Amino acid sequence: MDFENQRTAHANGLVQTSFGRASVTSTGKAGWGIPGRRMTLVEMTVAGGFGLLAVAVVATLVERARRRRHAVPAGHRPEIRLPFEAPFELYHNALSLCSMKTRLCLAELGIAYRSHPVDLIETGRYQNIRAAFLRVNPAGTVPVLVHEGHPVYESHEQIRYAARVAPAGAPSLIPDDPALRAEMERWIDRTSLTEDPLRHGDRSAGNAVPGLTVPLFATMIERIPSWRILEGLLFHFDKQRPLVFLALKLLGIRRIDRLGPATAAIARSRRQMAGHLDALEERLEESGGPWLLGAGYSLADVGWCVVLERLRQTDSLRSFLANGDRPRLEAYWARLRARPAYREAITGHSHPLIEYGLERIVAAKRADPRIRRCLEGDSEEHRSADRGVRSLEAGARP
Ligand SMILES: N[C@@H](CCC(=O)N[C@@H](CS)C(=O)NCC(=O)O)C(=O)O
Repeated sequence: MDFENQRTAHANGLVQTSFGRASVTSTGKAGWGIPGRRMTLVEMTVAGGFGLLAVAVVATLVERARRRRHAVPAGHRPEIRLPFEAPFELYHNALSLCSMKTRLCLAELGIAYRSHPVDLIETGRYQNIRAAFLRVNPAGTVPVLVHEGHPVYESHEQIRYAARVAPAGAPSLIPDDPALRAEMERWIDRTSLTEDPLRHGDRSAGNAVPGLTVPLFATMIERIPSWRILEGLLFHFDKQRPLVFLALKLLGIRRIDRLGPATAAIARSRRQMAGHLDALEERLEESGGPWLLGAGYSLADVGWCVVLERLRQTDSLRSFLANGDRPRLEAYWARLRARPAYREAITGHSHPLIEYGLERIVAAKRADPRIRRCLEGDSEEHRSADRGVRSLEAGARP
């Protein structure tokens, strides 16, 4: 029912209207709510369509209001109380880089926690933007560590916090020496994902990770029905993310080179990551290993382990290690993977779509040199990648 039409009907002397009933006058003039004739099937369909549309619009607006998000300050928030059953609880996702980091840290510290897996679209659905999760983290991101009912936001803060409050007997992941502690802090920052990855991949390896994950997103999303992305288009706070997933879903890994912004992001992130890995190689030489700070494993190694794991999951590590260019990094990666915490926190939480996605990336690169160039660059450096890293891959299999 349209207010303007009602007014016109009155002005024409065609009398009274009735909400919910449409009719046509005996003079044959059409008018909503004017008695005289029943609606035709077409009119009923149109009216029904508009009715449904109105209901859908209202429902969407109500749902958007329920899902309102806002940024949260990083760190421990003692003033917030969430329901809890165990001293430590973790809301996390199998693929998420930041979730892997906090899981790994908790495993290294031997801290048991109640696990709350939260899906992101790449692992199945947009659980992170639903009202229930937004009550845990109004920012809509994982991971969230909850200690005695109080949340700790942002993974780099979670690992610092967990290392500080770990029960007696847990290994210390923070060195006593102030100089080493400062060094560790620098590396935590350099592996954190804290800024816009499209603009600041040069500042940290963590920021360079999402660009390099694009091919994995493209293959994992193959298995997710398109209508699930719709939820993101309607309710995600950053519309760019579901739009990227939709584009990747439509094009697929085999045509990823046609998606200009994605290929540009991959190339840029690859260059940036190469710079961070060179810095890591230098640091390992300086410290003398086996760990970033020397003899003691620390939070800095936790940060690097998950970045390197993501490079494994996207099949990009082989190109970074081609030609034996970064021998210390290669040995360091082998040591990181040999730790029981890696098995517990990473392999033990793998998702079938991650290994599926990795296989599809490898197959797409083998099948089409254009895709290989798009994902790995066009340089000589990758020639011997398969040869150079085959031994590494064999070692990576748990
Ligand atoms: N700086 C945050 C970043 C958190 C973040 O962006 N998490 C990603 C997964 S790694 C996420 O939840 N994304 C939600 C989405 O893509 O919809 C942290 O370190 O915890």
